[in-house]
Amino acid sequence: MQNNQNFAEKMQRDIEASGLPEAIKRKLIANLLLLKGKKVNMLVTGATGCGKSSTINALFDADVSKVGVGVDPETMDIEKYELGNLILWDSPGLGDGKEADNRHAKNLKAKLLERDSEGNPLIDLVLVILDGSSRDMGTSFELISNVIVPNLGEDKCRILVAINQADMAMKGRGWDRENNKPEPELERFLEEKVESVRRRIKESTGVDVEPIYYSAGYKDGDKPQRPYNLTKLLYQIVHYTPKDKRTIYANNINRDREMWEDDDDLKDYRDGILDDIAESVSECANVGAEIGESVGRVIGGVPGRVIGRIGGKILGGAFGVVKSIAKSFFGGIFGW
Ligand SMILES: Nc1nc2c(ncn2[C@@H]2O[C@H](COP(=O)(O)OP(=O)(O)O)[C@@H](O)[C@H]2O)c(=O)[nH]1
Ligand SMILES: [Mg+2]
Repeated sequence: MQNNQNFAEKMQRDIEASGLPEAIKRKLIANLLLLKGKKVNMLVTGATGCGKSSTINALFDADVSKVGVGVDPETMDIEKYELGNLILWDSPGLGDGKEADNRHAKNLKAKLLERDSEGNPLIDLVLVILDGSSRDMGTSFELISNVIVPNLGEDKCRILVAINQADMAMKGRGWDRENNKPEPELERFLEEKVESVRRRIKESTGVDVEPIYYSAGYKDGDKPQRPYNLTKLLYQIVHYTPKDKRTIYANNINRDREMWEDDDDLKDYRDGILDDIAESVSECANVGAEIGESVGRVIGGVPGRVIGRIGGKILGGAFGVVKSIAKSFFGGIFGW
């Protein structure tokens, strides 16, 4: 996908043009520069047919069928998509027969244990997709508890679990096609499914996950269907991504406004995404002391303790400015 608008560049221009104090501007821009050099590696896995490709296409407009620039040379089954600084690894889960499953498990394990050049785990986030239309969730639990979780290392927060094909969970019954959302009966069914997935994962691995249900939608067939809860899924992805890597998604999300229209209204996910991204830009290492100090120099003669507080307050202002810049960047996509 062509990034016709670069988030970091816009952010830098707008910060420079803002009324923020020079010291804060310099700090934010230095931080942006750091963020620009980062990459996110996301592993997407789940049984064949659960909707991995559809989900990647809906989220990132990756045109997975064409974008498949390279196959990981060591693991022929894992496909790699490079969208600028966003790198997606698409791997089958279990359920393809014993021999293939062993191979997939081995590949997944190796990918999860891989380290980047700084010695940190290469994979920032694992998205496990479950097929909501399937009654048999056994192989998915096996994948999670025997393959994914044991190889996550210390950081168990790297796993996200999402149940796709919410529209087909009751064989298509209970889906309000006109408004593209579940009717109350299906909604209850899906909520129970989420709860049972959460409980089963907790019981077998001890790990707390917050599964969500969604629909990646489809374009094939006679009647295309828009995604449902895709903004919620993106919010979770951004939220669980390390803070210094969250801005990367801004350049890659699907710019087709229709993708982001239908969500449950449990939370304002768009606003949550902006908050998380603004936090990433405005949160600088050791910000309190350093900004306090430079602002102190600007103001002059204020005792240290008070300077710290002034620093904090001004940073609060920086957060607001950064968030409004992010908001204008996302304006065309999220429709405001
Ligand atoms: N009804 C419905 N079909 C879906 C959804 N997501 C994917 N599909 C369909 O499921 C099939 C398999 O999807 P695909 O993305 O290729 O799965 P993958 O093998 O995991 O990559 C395709 O025909 C998709 O159109 C969904 O949310 N709802
Ligand atoms: Mg696929």
